[in-house]
Amino acid sequence: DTAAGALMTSPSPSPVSLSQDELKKIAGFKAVEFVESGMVVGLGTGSTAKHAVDRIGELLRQGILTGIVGIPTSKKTHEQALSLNIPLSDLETHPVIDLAIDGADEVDPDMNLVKGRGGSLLREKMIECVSKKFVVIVDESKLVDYIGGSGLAMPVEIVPFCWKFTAQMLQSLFKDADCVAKLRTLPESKDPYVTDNNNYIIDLYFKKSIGDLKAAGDAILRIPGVVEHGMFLDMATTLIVAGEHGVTVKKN
Ligand code: ABF
Repeated sequence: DTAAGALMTSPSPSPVSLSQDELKKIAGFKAVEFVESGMVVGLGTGSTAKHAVDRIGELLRQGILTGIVGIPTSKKTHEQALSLNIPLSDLETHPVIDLAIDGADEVDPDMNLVKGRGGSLLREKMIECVSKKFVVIVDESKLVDYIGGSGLAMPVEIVPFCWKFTAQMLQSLFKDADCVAKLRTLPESKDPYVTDNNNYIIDLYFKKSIGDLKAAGDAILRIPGVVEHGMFLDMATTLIVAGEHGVTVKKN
């Protein structure tokens, strides 16, 4: 095991420039090195986590891993895992998870995360907050100096009832950060994007820092109509970053 906060870097396997998807695959495969036979494993969602789930399926098929139980964080990952014959269960049967592997949209220097641009933040948070180890896998484009620093959205899952009211409450909450709250819609029809839990997503865009993340998260959760927000604070235990210069593993 690496000492707290220590970094391990392995050199890039190839001098040629790697695509973003190849970097995601390297991070995903590296994370699966932490999976041991007999573990209950939280299976993440998104294009990076997909590689990890594929790898778990492959190692099960080869008999290198045995006795794995997967807990999928979305309907999409559930389908993927079924297609790979990964034995599946749920939080009610397995309320404690040995290890979860998932991607992220932003990672700050303290390993706080923004997740949910893929729309699965609620199930991800439910599963990853009961995971003894939570391995986050990203390519280096996800690293930010501060949460919100990418200029991309921080998602909040809300109930559809009177969604404009809830969006307005969220925008007002962060008026000092010049927040704009937008309902996530489908690109084709402009209908609301509907989550696996039949909720909507409000994407919050900030022009300035939102300050104390814990206080911000707590304030979001106090707004009636909010189900969950996409900040995953103090949850990641291991961060795997794949970049042009190799893979870095950082432990909290
Ligand atoms: C999930 O997938 C989400 O929490 C996050 O929004 C997204 C990251 O996607 P990708 O790996 O495709 O960049 O983990």
